[in-house]
Amino acid sequence: LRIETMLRRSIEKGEIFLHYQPQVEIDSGRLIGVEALVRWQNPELGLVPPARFIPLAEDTGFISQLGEWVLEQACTQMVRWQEAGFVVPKLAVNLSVRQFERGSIAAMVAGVLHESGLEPARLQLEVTESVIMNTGDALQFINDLHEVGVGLAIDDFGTGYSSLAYLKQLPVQTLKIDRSFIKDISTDANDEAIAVAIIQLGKSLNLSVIAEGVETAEQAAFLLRHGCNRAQGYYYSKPASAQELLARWGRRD
Ligand code: G
Ligand code: G
Ligand code: NA
Ligand code: MN
Repeated sequence: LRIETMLRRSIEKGEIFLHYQPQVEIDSGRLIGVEALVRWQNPELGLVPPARFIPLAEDTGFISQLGEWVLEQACTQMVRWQEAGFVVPKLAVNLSVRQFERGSIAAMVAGVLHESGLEPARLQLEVTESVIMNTGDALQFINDLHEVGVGLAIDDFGTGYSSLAYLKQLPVQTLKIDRSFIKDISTDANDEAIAVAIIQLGKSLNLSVIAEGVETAEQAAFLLRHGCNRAQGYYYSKPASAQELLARWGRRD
């Protein structure tokens, strides 16, 4: 219960911040985007992993405030990088299922884009398959977001229960191959088959596919060989602060 109170005060206390993880084009090494990942540094608890506080934020309803704060920070950061001469093509931000239950998600997103000045097309929202399959009006919410002009990615793809027929109806642009399939991609025949199947599915449905959790050159080479030219993972960079990102990726030509 105490951690709940601490979490509720975390934003005003300045304990919440964002890290950004690069998304890279495998063959060129070019930066194609970043994913914003929320962090909570509490004086007593230390660095609390999102896997621990996101579920808590969802259960307590704090997620709607937290989610909006994350989106504002990340969109504003995109504009700041740009002002510093560093154009990050795309920003990916995670949405939780509870944010969909709030109803006016599209209005919130449109408002934040307007305030920050970030073009809608440069924002991509990530939702998991379970959000899509378990949210009553998911199709409506997602169509509303599409009308705002933002992109949509399905996160952790392959771990949930997406109906492929449903996938075809949704205005989704990107599938993110879950990192559990990437880990043993060149040694486990099942993982290899699943990853290749997702890449093929993306091709057939005209969706872009990005692999998560790429940690080695071998994994990247495997993906490229099988037609997936986008990756995110420790091989390229761990999630890092906005300043670190600018320093490492901002002055390359
Ligand atoms: O680095 P990593 O530990 O950041 O992330 C762990 C989990 O937390 C991932 O499943 C990720 O999608 C989730 N997560 C990270 N940032 C956010 C966020 O801003 N909002 C939501 N809803 N989930 C997030
Ligand atoms: O669930 P989601 O995909 O949004 O979560 C991203 C999570 O994956 C974050 O916790 C991030 O720190 C983590 N992550 C990113 N790259 C790698 C990687 O190469 N290996 C591992 N094990 N985790 C990663
Ligand atoms: Na994500
Ligand atoms: Mn993921």
